[in-house]
Amino acid sequence: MASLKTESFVLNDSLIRYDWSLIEIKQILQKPLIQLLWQAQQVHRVHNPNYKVQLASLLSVKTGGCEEDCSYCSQSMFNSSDVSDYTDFDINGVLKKAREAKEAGADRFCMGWAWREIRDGKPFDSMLEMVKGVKKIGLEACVTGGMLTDVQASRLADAGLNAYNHNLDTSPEYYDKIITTRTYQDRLETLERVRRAGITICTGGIIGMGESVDDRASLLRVLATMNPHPESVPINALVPVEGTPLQDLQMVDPLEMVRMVASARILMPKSRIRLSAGREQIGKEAQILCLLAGADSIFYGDSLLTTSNPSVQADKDLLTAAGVTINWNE
Ligand code: SAM
Ligand code: DTB
Ligand code: SF4
Repeated sequence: MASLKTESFVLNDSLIRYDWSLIEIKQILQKPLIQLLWQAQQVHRVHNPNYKVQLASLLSVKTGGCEEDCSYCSQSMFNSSDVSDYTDFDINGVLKKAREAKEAGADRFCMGWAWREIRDGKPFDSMLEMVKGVKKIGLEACVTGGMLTDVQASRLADAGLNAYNHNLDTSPEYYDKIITTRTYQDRLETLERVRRAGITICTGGIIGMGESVDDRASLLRVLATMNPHPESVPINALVPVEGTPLQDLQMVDPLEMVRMVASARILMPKSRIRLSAGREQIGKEAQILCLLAGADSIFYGDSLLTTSNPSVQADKDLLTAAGVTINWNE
């Protein structure tokens, strides 16, 4: 009879590490799947014994026309995807969406701006009001709007912003195959500014853009050697969008998402691992494996920024089927 070697595994806070090597991470990513899942589950159970899942809603406040050349993105000026149907939201429009999200059960509201960087002036003043309004509704507020200055970061902190999303997207080595208009170092500096202002950081990446296992390990190494670890780590599967240079790529094997989530959970035991873009495409069973492997948040709502997401009802069914506890407005 075949038997599986299990690893005895004890976890306490003193074992949270910030010195992971590339080789160690690659070994984790490439473990036999059953062993990888077992290890990830043990870590997950210690930190999230009830398998609670946070529901985060996403709204594109300002869509399209972005000056960066991110080759996966429908919103880049360099790409020909059609996002002309979207209109920008004003403060009242955003707060209406936030109230709806709260009523539907979300407890975090993420607002996106297709900007290379935040500029001062009316749109930034409105962003600050949106953050204040979202907080008043009783939701965590998250913003993603590109690079920012120290002063802008501290004004966002003063407005009550909980988190700023700025993804590293891929490894430092593969990065220039995907984006050329800003550097990896720019991204790291933006994250440092966010941290200095006392805002939590949400940063992760995308798999399925033609990168190697080494690249995935290298991205995870950058994240897992940050001290403290990012509070939130979104793991996206590329959604190939028509009009982008990556439009013809095949969807990544769903089990690769499971491996990425499980590895992120093992490396960053206390971070929120967000199962992000690509959920619709990887299907119900792979999503449940991701939840087992350590994902403790999903984007909840019928759309992401410009692409679709599983419907609210489909997600209610999924979470009920999985038997996980929803973090209903705690
Ligand atoms: N302009 C801001 C920025 O880049 O930080 C905010 C918005 S941007 C759309 C947020 C993240 O969504 C990107 O960094 C990327 O990781 C992810 N993303 C964008 N398009 C995607 C796609 N087609 N498939 C998967 N993830 C995608
Ligand atoms: C993240 O990592 N994924 C979300 C959120 N952070 C902002 C966005 C996914 C966008 C997917 C493509 C789109 O809808 O345009
Ligand atoms: Fe602009 Fe962000 Fe899209 Fe890149 S990912 S093109 S920075 S909106």
